Amino acid sequence: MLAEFVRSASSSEQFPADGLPEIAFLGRSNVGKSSLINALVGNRGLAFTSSTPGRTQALNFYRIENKRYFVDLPGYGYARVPRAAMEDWAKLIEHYLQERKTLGLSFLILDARRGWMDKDLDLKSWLEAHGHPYLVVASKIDKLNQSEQSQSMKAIRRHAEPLPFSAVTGRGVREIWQAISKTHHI
Ligand SMILES: Nc1nc2c(ncn2[C@@H]2O[C@H](COP(=O)(O)OP(=O)(O)OP(=O)(O)O)[C@@H](O)[C@H]2O)c(=O)[nH]1
Ligand SMILES: [Mg+2]
Repeated sequence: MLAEFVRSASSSEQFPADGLPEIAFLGRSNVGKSSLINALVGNRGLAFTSSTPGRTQALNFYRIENKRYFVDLPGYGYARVPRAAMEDWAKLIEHYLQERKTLGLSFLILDARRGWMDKDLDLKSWLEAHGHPYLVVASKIDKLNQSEQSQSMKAIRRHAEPLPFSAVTGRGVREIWQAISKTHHI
């Protein structure tokens, strides 16, 4: 699959202007947003991943098959980031979500081991209030045994139907692409 890093943007003037539809990858810091992008395009080295939370600090735009962008957003909820920096991020993300006309779909990514945290539920409410279509992904599913997986899925289902995913085993990649292709405006 043709997937190219286009640019890293820390303000809206730097967002691509060619009008291709976009899919945003949202979630807490370290939840696996960049790993999900890499798994979907089949290139482990495309989006920068790290075991140090908070590494993605700008919006990274990847052009996929010259057809759409995947937008890797900075993660939220990492406690060790200074408050001022956190507020800058929140502003940048909110500005992107609110103003971006080409945004067609968002993935809200949860760590399957933790399920919904307050900030995830806030974001979910925000997306709904603003009429933004989104899909929920439960990532790192490989870290749970079978019975933990059922428990986790059940808990997440209280708020939305999750797509289980693992960047390690590749579970969920096909289903997530199917979900993308069913979203007609992207
Ligand atoms: N076992 C397992 N580890 C994963 C999975 N997805 C991501 N990881 C690991 O979790 C860590 C964080 O992954 P990233 O993809 O960098 O997470 P991120 O959400 O982009 O993080 P930030 O950009 O810092 O917000 C890395 O060490 C990954 O290797 C998964 O499905 N299974
Ligand atoms: Mg990242």
